Amino acid sequence: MSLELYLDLISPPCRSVYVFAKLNNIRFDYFPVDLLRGDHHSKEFEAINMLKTVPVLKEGDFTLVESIAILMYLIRKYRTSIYWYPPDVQLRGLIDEYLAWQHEGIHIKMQKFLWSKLLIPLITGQEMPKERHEEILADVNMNVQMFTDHFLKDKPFIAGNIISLADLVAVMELMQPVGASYNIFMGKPKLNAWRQRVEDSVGPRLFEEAHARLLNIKKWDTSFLEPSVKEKIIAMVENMAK
Ligand SMILES: N[C@@H](CCC(=O)N[C@@H](CS)C(=O)NCC(=O)O)C(=O)O
Repeated sequence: MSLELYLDLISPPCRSVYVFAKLNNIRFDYFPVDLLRGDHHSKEFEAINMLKTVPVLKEGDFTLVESIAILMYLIRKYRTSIYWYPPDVQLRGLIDEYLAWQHEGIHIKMQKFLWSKLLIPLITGQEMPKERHEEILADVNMNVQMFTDHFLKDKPFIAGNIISLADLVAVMELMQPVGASYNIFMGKPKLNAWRQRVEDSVGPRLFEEAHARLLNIKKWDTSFLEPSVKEKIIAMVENMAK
């Protein structure tokens, strides 16, 4: 039975799943879902995932959504190298702690930033209100500081001396502002050294391949966007501007 992954590599949870599968030589069929074209609202995709989100894993009639559940499934099913999720309860505790916090503490903040700094102006032709954008940026910086002070501290990686799943998930998220030409690592030597260690562990080629779509999104031509997708995006923008 073949493993199918439905992904858009503009999305950090998708990049985590993609890079993890590649690093661990897990063979999969790749189904690109273009979120910016609204593919996730199609009837075909809704039949796969009624939540209309990516990533999605499918194996026969078994389907999983939520990146962390997918990553854990891959770890257990393919018995990947032990360092991704070591059996030591305290190390595992540190990884779980970050994975539980990051959905709200990092993912949502980074997504809001990418939308407000880059995607909204690209799609609507209008900047977000300056004060709202500054609030979003302040939130990003506050939580990146929390990440550095609480989760990273003075360790090389979140769970100590070796990369784990937590580092992979974290770096994919923290790259999101870079897609909007805001280098969150600049002027933060500890954070930047950690990013470099994670990138070296992943391998620069795979790291670059996984981020190519995000880093090229500035050149995206929005004129072909379907009106129904534009409408949904504008509704989201109005919500974000509040
Ligand atoms: N907590 C979920 C987040 C999934 C998620 O929100 N994915 C985004 C892309 S980063 C998505 O599919 N968004 C489409 C939408 O909400 O319309 C996970 O970790 O997989």
